[in-house]
Formats: sequence, structure tokens, C-alpha cells
Amino acid sequence: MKQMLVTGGAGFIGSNFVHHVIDHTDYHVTVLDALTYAGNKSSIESVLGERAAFVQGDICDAVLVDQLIAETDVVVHFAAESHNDNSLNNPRPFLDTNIVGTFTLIEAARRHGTRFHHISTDEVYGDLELNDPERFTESTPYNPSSPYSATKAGSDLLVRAWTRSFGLQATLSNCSNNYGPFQHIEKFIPRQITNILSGIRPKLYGAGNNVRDWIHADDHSSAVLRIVERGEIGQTYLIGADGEKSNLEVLHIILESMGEPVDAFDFVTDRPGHDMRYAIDSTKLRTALDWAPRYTNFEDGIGATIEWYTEHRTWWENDKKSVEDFYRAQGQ
Ligand code: NAD
Ligand code: TDX
Repeated sequence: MKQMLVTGGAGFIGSNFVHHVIDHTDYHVTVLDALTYAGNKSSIESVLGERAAFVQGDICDAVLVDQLIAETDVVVHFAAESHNDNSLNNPRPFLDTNIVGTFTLIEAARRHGTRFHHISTDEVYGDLELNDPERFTESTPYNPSSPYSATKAGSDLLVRAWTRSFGLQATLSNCSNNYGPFQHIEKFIPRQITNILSGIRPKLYGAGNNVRDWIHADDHSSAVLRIVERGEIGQTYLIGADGEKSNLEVLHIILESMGEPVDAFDFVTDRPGHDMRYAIDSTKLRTALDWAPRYTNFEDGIGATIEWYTEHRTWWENDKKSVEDFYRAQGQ
């Protein structure tokens, strides 16, 4: 049985990916996750056993990483500090995990000649104007805005340099904003859903005109698996599902789906340096690797996500107070 090491597999996208791999392939999966505030082992508990194992540990731990990579056929690297608002408050963990952690993994992967897939974000490209007809492509210059996106950009460049200079067997992908089950409630969509479920008014930054390009996490997973199986070494693939919507539009959909008046929310202090718009052109992935998203109706995907948070209160309820205390302290 082929062995896959998934870093950050107890986080939002990593856990969705682990379920996808177990459902659609024969891989044995080992999850390496530090279980930071963002990791939740219960998200993958149902698959642990014969097909999947869990190792609690830090991707900066060179000895542990070397041991695990020596036994694996392919590494899929999701682990990261992932929240922009946290990176504006305390950037240090972002440098440690996103830069040093990625460095530690690719050093081991090159020593063992192990296939490596690096997960990244469209935020490395900076932002677009609302009326710009262009979207991001694989050749858009890097121009990150926040400490989070700057460290993700740095990690991408390390992977590219290791591929060119040391022959690392790597592919990269940069995806747009994900939504779906198991997303930490600090993030926009689950924060608003769980606010409504908790009797708190949703909170919109600035005027709410910022645009994000939404994709369901399961579509991100199918794209990553396709790249792992058929991608060309050294190539970068952008992943997106043509899901551009303003934050205000998304909030209206959530409010309407949950039977609330569309004006039942508060405008709050904007995020410093807030990127205006992200938009992905995923033509390369769709044509070269014949990939297409399955979740093409955003309202349906949001409906299913609302249902998931409604039915899994114990998964998020313990975090709600500390998340809202953090935001309240900065007027958000
Ligand atoms: P997340 O914050 O939900 O999960 C991150 C996981 O990594 C957690 O389980 C955490 O415990 C683990 N982790 C953090 N530091 C670690 C360390 N030092 N060692 C081992 N494990 C550690 O993040 P997410 O939203 O699932 O994002 C996963 C990846 O996808 C990230 O690389 C992120 O940049 C990228 N990405 C996210 C989005 C999005 O919309 N969320 C979009 C594009 C790309
Ligand atoms: O309460 C909120 N109100 C609000 O208006 C929150 C938490 C966010 N927002 C806005 C900010 C953004 O314009 O919603 C948008 C989405 O915010 P986040 O969920 O924090 O996501 P974003 O900053 O766009 O980054 C996400 O997508 C790219 C992920 O968190 C990153 O890990 C990924 O790389």
C-alpha cells in the first residue's frame, strides 16, 4: 500500500483532504499535525485505524520529520498558520511554521527523493481592483500584503528553489478561499453562521465590498489529488471554481438561508491592509489535468455548510467565546 504523509491534516482543508483520499484512493495516510488552536483531531477521528494514523508533532522538528518522510511515498503539505488577522497581531508563529517548517520538510524530502506537493494560496499574488478584467494566473508576479501571505509566498519560493537547485520532486498549487465543514470559526463564513446560531449579530469588515473567489474544500481536495497523481514536476497550478462574491453578498446569502433579515448585522472596523479582491483563472489545471469542480451552486454549498455547523455544535462551541473576545478587543 502506498504511503501518504499529510501535514496539517487535523486542520480545515487538511482534514477534508484526508477524508477525500480515504474515500477515493488506496493510500495509507499518516497525518502529522501539532494540534495548535486550529487543529482538531476529532475532524479525522472516524478514519483513524487501518487506513490512517495520527502523529502529533511539529513540522519544524527535523528528527521527527526525517523519520516520517523516510517511510513515505508522497508528502502533501497543508500545515500552516493560516489566519490573516492573527498574523497582523503576532507574526512570529507564521515565520516559524510557514517558512522554517516548510524548509524542514523539503530538506527531508530532497534527502529521501520523496514526491512533495506544496499547498499555497492565491493571496501570494496580492490583490486586484474590483473592476480589473484580469484574474490571477500562474505567471502573475508575487506581491503579498499581510505577514500571512508574505510567509506563504516565502514558502512557495523555497519549494521552487529546491526544485530547481536540488531536483526536489515537487509540485505547487495556489487556491482561492475555501468553505465547507471543519473550518475554524475564526474565519469569515463559519464565524457568521456560528454568530447567528449563538444569538450574536454577524460582523462585516469595512463596507463589505471586498471580493473573495469561493471554492468548496472538497473541490480543493479533488484538485490536489489530481495534481499529486498527474501533475508535472516543477509546475504550479492555480485552483479555483469561478466563485467570486463580495463579502456583503455572502453575508446576505447566509442571513437569508438562516431565516434572518438581510440587514441583521454590524459593520465593524476594517482589517489593516485589507486585500480588495482575489480572482483565479484555473484554465491550466482544467485543460492540462482535466479537472472540474463539483460544487457549482454556492447557495447549495452554503446551505450544506450551515447544516453542518448546526448539527456539530460540540465541534465549535468551546472556541466561540475566546474567538469573539479576540475580535471584540480590536473592534471587530
Ligand atoms: P487551518 O489553520 O485550519 O489548519 C492548519 C493546521 O496546521 C492545523 O491543524 C494546525 O494544528 C496545523 N499546524 C499549524 N502549525 C503547525 C506546525 N508547526 N506543525 C504541524 N502542524 C501545524 O488552515 P487551513 O485553512 O486548513 O489551511 C491549510 C493550508 O491551505 C494552508 O497552507 C493555507 O495556507 C492553505 N490555503 C488555505 C485556504 C483557505 O481558504 N483556508 C485557501 C488557500 C490555501
Ligand atoms: O468577521 C469577519 N468579517 C469579515 O468581513 C471576518 C473573519 C472576515 N471578514 C472578511 C475579510 C475577508 O475579506 O471576509 C473575507 C474573508 O476573510 P477570512 O475568512 O479571514 O479569509 P481571507 O483573509 O480571505 O483568507 C482566507 O483565504 C485565503 C484564508 O484564511 C487563508 O488561509 C487563505 O490563504
